[in-house]
Amino acid sequence: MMKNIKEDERLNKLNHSCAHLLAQAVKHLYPHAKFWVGPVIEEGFYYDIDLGEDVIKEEDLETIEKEMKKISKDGKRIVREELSLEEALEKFKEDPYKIDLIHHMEEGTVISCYMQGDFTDLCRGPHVESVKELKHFKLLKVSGAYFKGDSKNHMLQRIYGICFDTIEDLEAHLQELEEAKERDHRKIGKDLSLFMSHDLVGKGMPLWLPNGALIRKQLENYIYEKERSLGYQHVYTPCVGTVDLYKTSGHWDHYQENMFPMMKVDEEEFVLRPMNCPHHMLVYGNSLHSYRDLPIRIGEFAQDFRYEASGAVKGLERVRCMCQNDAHLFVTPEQIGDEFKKVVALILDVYKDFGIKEYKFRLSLRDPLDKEKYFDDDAMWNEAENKLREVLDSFGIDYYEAIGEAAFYGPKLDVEVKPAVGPEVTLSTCQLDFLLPRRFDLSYIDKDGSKQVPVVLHRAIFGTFDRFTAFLIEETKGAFPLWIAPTQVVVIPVSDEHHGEYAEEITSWLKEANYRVELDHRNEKLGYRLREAQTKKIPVTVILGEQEQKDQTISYRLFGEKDTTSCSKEEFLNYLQERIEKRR
Ligand code: TSB
Ligand code: ZN
Repeated sequence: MMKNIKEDERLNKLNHSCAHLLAQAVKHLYPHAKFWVGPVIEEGFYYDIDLGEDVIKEEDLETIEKEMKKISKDGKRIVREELSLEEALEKFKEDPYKIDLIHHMEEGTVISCYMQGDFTDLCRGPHVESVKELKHFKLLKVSGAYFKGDSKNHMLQRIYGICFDTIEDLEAHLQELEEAKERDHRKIGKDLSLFMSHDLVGKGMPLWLPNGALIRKQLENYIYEKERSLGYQHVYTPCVGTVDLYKTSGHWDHYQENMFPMMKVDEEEFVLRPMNCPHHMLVYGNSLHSYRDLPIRIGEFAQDFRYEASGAVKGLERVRCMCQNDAHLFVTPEQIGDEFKKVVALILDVYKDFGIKEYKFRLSLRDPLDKEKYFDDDAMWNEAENKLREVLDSFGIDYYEAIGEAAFYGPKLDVEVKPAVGPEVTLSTCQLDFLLPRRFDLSYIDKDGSKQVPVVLHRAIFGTFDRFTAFLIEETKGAFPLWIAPTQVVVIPVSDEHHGEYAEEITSWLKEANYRVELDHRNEKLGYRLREAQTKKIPVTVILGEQEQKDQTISYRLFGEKDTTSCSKEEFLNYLQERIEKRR
C-alpha cells in the first residue's frame, strides 16, 4: 500500500514546504509566473501556476528540479509572519490569485505568510524550519488544471511532486509508483488487447476488443447464474427514455448535469439514460402485486450514459458509456433487513470468488439536522439506518459511517476499492429508496387488502462491468484466473513438422471440451513461443513433442512457472475442470 502523504504529519509538512520550494524555483525561471494553490495530496503535492503564454513540458521538470536543489543548498530559513487584512492586501496587491484567496478567507482567520530568501507565499503552514530539509524530492508530472476546477475558467499548469526525508524512502516510493504504472489497467488493457478507444467514437467510450469481450462474457454468465439462483428476474429495456420519464423519476431536476443532452425525434424528447431505475419501476408497475409476491427482483445488464468531466474519464474505470450489473428489489418495509442481508451476502460471496480482499464498506447515512437535503420521514430513516447497521454487524463487517452522504431518497452502502493509480472508487452499491416507488405510484396489496407502497433497493454487485473489469485487470495484473482468461490454454508443438498433427488433434479435443484454446504452430523457435505465452499471460501452456506424441500424453506449464508436468489426457482435463470449479 502506498503511503498517504497527507495523513502523515511529518510528510505533510515536508511536501507542503516542497510545494513552496517548487514555486520559488519556477519564479526564478519564469519571473512572470503567478501562483494559485499548492496543496498536499495523498500522493505528494502539486502547485497550480499561471505562466501566461509559457508552457512547461515534462522535459522542463529537470531544470526546475535543479533550481530547487540550488535553493535548498543555499539553506535559507523559512520564516512565518502574521498579517492584518490590510497588510496582506497590500503585500499581495500585485497578485490577483492571492488577493482572491484573501477575500475568500473566513472571518477571523489568522492571515500568515511564509518567507524563504527572495520568495514569500501566502500560507497557513506549518512548514519545516529551513529549505535545507528539502533534499529528497522528485517532480513527477505536469498537466493542465482549470482555475478553481471549473471548466468555464482558464487553464493553469499543475506540477506534481513528492518529497521524503531520506533518499531510500524516495526511491522506494518511486519504485512503487513504477509498479503501479505497470499494474494500471489502461496499460495492461493495451498490452493484452482487451479494449481500445478512438476519437471518432468519443471520450470515455471504450470499445471492448475480442479478448476483453470474452472476459466480460464470463462475468455476465457468472453473475447471471448467481442472480437467477437467488430469484432475480432479468429484463431488457431500451437505453433511452423520454424526458417525461426522467421528470417523473426526478432525475431531470436533480441529475441533469450528469446526463447527455436531450434529443428530439419527431415530437418525442429523448435522453440517453443515466440510470435504469425508471424503466424498472415501469416493469414492476405493469402488473398487480400481492405482498405474497414480494420481494420482486428485477435485474438487467443495462447500458447507461453519463456525462463525466473529460478530465475524470479513465480507461474502463470511469466511462461515459457503461453497463451496470443492475437490479431493483421491490420489498415490503418489513423485508428491508432480510433483503439487504442477502445483497451483502452476495457481495461477500462474489468477492470471495474473485479473491478480492482489500476493500472498505462505507455506510452513507443522512445528516438528521439537514432537513432540506433529505426526504422527510424521521421514523423511516431511523429504522432503515438501524437495520442496515444491524445487518453489517451480523456479518461482523468492518465499516465506516459517512454522515450526510446518503442519497436524498435513502441510506446506502458502498464498497470502495483502491485502483493502481488514483483515488478510491466504488464497486458495489446497495441503496435504499423510499421515494421512487411513490413517484411512480407503485403498490402492492397487503394482507389486510390495503394498498401499500413498496420500498426499493437499488443494487449493483459488480457496479458496472466496465469498472469491475478495470479492477480485475489490476488485481490480477492481467494474469486472469483460468475460468476468466480469454485464452485458457495455448498448445505448442515442439516442431510443427513432427508434432503438428498431434498438436492439432489436442487443440480440437480441448475445443470440443469447451476450453478457449489457441494453437501456436508458427515457424518460430520453441523458446520464443514459450516466452510469448508468458507475455500474453496465458494460464496454461501445453508443450507437445516426441514423447507426448508417442505416449499420447500431455505436458504443460503454468503461467509464471518453469516446471513442466506430464499426465494423461484424462488427468489434464480433470485438472482444468477442478481449477475452473475452484475458480483458481
Ligand atoms: C444501482 N440506480 C442505481 C443502481 O440501481 C445507480 O445507478 N447507482 S450508481 O449511480 O451508484 O451506479 C452504480 C455503479 O456504477 C456504481 O456503484 C459504480 O460502481 C458504477 N459507476 C458509476 N459511474 C461510473 C462510471 N462513470 N464509469 C464506470 N462505472 C461507474
Ligand atoms: Zn437504480
